[in-house]
Amino acid sequence: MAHIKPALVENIRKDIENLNMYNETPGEGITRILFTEQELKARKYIKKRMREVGLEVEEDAIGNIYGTLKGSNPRLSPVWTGSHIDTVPHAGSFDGMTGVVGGIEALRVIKESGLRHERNIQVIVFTSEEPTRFGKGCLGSRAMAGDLTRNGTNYLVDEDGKTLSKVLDELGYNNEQFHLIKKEKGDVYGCVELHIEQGAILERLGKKIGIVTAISAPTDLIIEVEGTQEHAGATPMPVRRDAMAAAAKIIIGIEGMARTSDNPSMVATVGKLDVFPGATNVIPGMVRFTVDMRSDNFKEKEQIINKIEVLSNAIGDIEGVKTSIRIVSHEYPAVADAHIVEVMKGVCDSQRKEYNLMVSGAYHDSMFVSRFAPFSMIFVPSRGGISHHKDEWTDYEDIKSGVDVLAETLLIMSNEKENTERNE
Ligand code: HGY
Ligand code: MN
Ligand code: MN
Repeated sequence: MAHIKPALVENIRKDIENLNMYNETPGEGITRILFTEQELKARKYIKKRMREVGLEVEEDAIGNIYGTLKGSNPRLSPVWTGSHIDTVPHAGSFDGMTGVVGGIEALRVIKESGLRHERNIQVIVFTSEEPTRFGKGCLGSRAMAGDLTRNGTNYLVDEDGKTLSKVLDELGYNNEQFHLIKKEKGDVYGCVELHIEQGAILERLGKKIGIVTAISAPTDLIIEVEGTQEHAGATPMPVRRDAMAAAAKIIIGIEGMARTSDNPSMVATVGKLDVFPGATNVIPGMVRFTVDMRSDNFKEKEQIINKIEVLSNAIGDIEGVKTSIRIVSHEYPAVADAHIVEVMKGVCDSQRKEYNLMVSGAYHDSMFVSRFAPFSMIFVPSRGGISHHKDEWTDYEDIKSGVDVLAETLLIMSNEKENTERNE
């Protein structure tokens, strides 16, 4: 086939650096939280770049941004790529940005190569992939999958007590159109997301391309431990109902459950913990902490939740505290589409790039897209496997190489007639 022009490293580097100028913590990593001033400016920048590349730009009622490269047969269902531009606090420069900037560059080279493609090709900026502001991730793709309704946005509350619903209203999003966000099977022909690996497997193997075969899914819990707030000096040990001591025993138990699992994709993290009243000389009356669990096996996550309930009740009885567990999210693992994986293997072979088939430990918007469309992902190496950290790094040459695989894959898919061997 006539060749697509190569992606330009310079474009990728410039866009990622410019995008990361919109940052609340310069010098201490990137912090760009959903619908804050910096994130809104970043959105504007991306829309400008999409237009400069010649894409039609639209936005839906939860702020998912769609940059469309028109095909010759726009009635066919489109091919998607894309990722996110919001971050965890003090993040690195590449998590999410790689797939948005890389997607725009892929569409640019397809357009400028003048090669015919039937289907529209769209690069999406998914709203709020990170759970940073509202405690739940993938809000934009979740709404596309029908997992988040307009009413549901009234129950997502940030640390200032503001609901997502209120934030959307204040920004002028039209809640009458919220129902139009939802996608049905068949609305999207297929989706390929470019993302940094966020682990060190590619680096260890000396390979530059990962082809994702499945995504481990998150289960997020909030556990509250209620004891008795008392004087740290005057209260003898035997009569204490110390919420912190009890919480610590539960946390160690949870860590042990994940560590002793024989499933390498089973991981559990307590990343946030609040202590009340939080004074050095007061026995904590209440402790609240988050549990972020991941596995490619949904049943195993169910079993671990049961074990956590049994452990919490037992520790509660022993320590004389009350425990409660709230399930914030409980997602199904996503299996990539065999046909798209085959297409990408063929593209890597033709571009003479060694690849590694792999499961993603991190979740991505593609996990929700998989509910209505076939998907896979392209990983590019993370130096030292570092991510969700200011030292996160991926060579721009490696991103360019991933974009070249992405561009050719999108072009092939955009000229495919029907869904071949889909693993629905
Ligand atoms: O946590 C994750 O896996 C993703 O980076 N939000
Ligand atoms: Mn992330
Ligand atoms: Mn990400």
